[in-house]
Amino acid sequence: MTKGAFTKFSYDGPIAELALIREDKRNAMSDGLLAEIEAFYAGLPKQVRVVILHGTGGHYCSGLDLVEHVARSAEEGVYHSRNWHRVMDMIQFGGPVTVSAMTGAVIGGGLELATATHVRIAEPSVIFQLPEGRRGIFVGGGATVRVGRIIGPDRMVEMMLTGRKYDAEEGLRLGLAHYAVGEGDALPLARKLAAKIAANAPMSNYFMVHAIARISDMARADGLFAESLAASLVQTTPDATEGLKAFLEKREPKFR
Ligand code: 1HE
Repeated sequence: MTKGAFTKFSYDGPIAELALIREDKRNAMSDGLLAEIEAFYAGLPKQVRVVILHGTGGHYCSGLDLVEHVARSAEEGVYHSRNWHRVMDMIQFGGPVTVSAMTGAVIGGGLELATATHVRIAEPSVIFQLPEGRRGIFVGGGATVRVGRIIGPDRMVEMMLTGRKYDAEEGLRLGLAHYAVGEGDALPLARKLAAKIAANAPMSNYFMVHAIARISDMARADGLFAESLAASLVQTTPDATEGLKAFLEKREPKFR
C-alpha cells in the first residue's frame, strides 16, 4: 500500500485499487487530489489491467473543492477545466478499465469522475447530484459530454436546473450506476468484476473502451465501417484464436 497526501493505492497482479482519502472534506477534488490521481494513472505498472476506484469515509467524491475554486480568475478557470478534461480522458481512455465502488456523495465533479470510469457500482448511501447552479457555477469536468450522453441532455438540464438528487436505485435506472448493491457490498462486487474484466483478452477490452465511445460520436455509416475495422483487428489476434479454441474444447480461455 502506497500512501500520498490525498490518495492511497495498492497493486495485486493485474488489478490496482485507488482510494481517495481526503475524508475530512468528503473527498472534495482539490488540485492536489487531481494531481495525485493523474500521477497514479501515469505511473501504473504495465501489468495492471483494471483499477478499482473508491472513496474512504463513506463518500466517493463531493466534487470540486469549493474553497480553492473561489480564488480562480476566468483565465485560470479555463486551464483548470481543461486540466480536468485531460485527467478524465486519461481515466476513460488511458489504458486500464476503471471500476468505481461508490458510496455517499457522487456530486458535481464527483459525478464527472465517476462517469469517466467504465463500471459503476452504487451502495444505498449514494447521492448523485449536479448542484453547480446552486453554487453559481457550471460543470467543467466533462459532465456536459459524459453525463449528458448517459442520461440524455434534456434530463441533465432538468437535473441541473432543479439541483435534484438521485439515489442509487434511480441512478441505476438512469444509467449513472450499472449496479445498485447493499451497504458494504460495492467493493466486494468491484473486486469480483475487476477479476472478470482482467481475464478478458486485452485487445477485446481495449476496443470495448475505445471503439464504442468513439463510434457513438460518429455518423451511422462511419460507425459501421469503424466497427468492421475494429472487429477484423480484434479477431485476428492470437487471443481470438485461443478464445474460439477454448470454447470448442469446452475449457476456460487462457489469454496473454
Ligand atoms: C467541502 C466540499 C467541497 C464538503 N469543497 N469542501 N460540490 C458540492 O457542492 C457539494 C458540497 N458538499 C456537500 O453538499 C456536503 O458536504 C456533502 C453532502 C458532500 C456531505 O455532507 P456532510 O454533512 O457529511 O459534511 P459537511 O459537514 O457538509 O462537510 C464536511 C467538511 O467537508 C466541511 O468542511 P469543515 O472545514 O467545515 O469541516 C465542508 O466544508 C467540506 N466539504 N464538500 C470543499 N465540495 C470541474 S467543475 C465541477 C464543479 C463541481 O463539482 S460543483 C459541486 C461541488
